[in-house]
Amino acid sequence: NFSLEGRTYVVMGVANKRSIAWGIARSLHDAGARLIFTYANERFEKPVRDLGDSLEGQESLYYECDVTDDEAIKKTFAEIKNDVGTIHGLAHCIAFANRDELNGEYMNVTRDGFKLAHDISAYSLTAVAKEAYPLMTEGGGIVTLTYLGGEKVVNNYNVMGVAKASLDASMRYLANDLGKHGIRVNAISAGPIRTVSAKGVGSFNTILKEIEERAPLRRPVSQEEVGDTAYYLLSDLSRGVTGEIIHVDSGFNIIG
Ligand code: 0WD
Repeated sequence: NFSLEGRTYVVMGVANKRSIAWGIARSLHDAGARLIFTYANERFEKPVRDLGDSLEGQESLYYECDVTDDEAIKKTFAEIKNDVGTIHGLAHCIAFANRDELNGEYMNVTRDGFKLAHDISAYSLTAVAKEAYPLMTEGGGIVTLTYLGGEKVVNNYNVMGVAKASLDASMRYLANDLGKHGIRVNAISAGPIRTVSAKGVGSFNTILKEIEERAPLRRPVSQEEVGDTAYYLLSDLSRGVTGEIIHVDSGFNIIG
């Protein structure tokens, strides 16, 4: 039985209806899960609540959580522990880099830009895992979102690619730390999807066109397709899988 009924999952990083996190939320909801949404600041509270409340059935819960702030992360998970007790998993769908550093040569990245991208896009997974795992008293799953630019050079992805490499390695080390608690940690490497964050990456349209021309499936992937893989990774269907990166990218990563 691979239903998620009776289970609770935290979804971090819904900005709007195009967000990959929203695709994941819908897949988990359709499988019967109860959802907890976190948003970066009050600016996102209403849009996130409106989306979450549009899901029929179980009521969702909402918490503010800026992942650059350790105290905010501690407070969020303390509140979640108090309000719901046990959680069964978490989807981390958060990244940020200065827009002007997602263009041109990687080398032009500043020290501050490098730190910021790594802080929000890579360290945040570890910071969140540290506070979330004690709530996974029945075991659980953690999923993060990565991109091919962390494995290979993708023009203009620059410091975000370097941060994704750090995220991928963090995911593996966390998988090793948390396996003994029955918690699995995996990543989904998504193909390009038009979202607010994607708009910040120079030449995004060219990247999409290349997918249509050269990826084995000759089409881009959708938020729903990423969502269904997250469902697989957060359910018992994947109970033997941890420390893994699954590419949901129409197969583009295998093409030389
Ligand atoms: O093509 C794409 N869209 C791909 C995205 C391909 C492969 C991977 N990804 C990754 C992204 O790098 C990111 O890790 O998927 C994840 C989700 O990104 P998304 O769905 O493309 O983007 P978006 O809808 O913009 O959500 C990212 C959210 C932020 O939205 P804003 O508009 O504020 O940038 O990350 C959140 C925020 O909701 N976020 C934060 N959350 C908490 N604390 C913070 C923060 N400090 N900063 C950003």
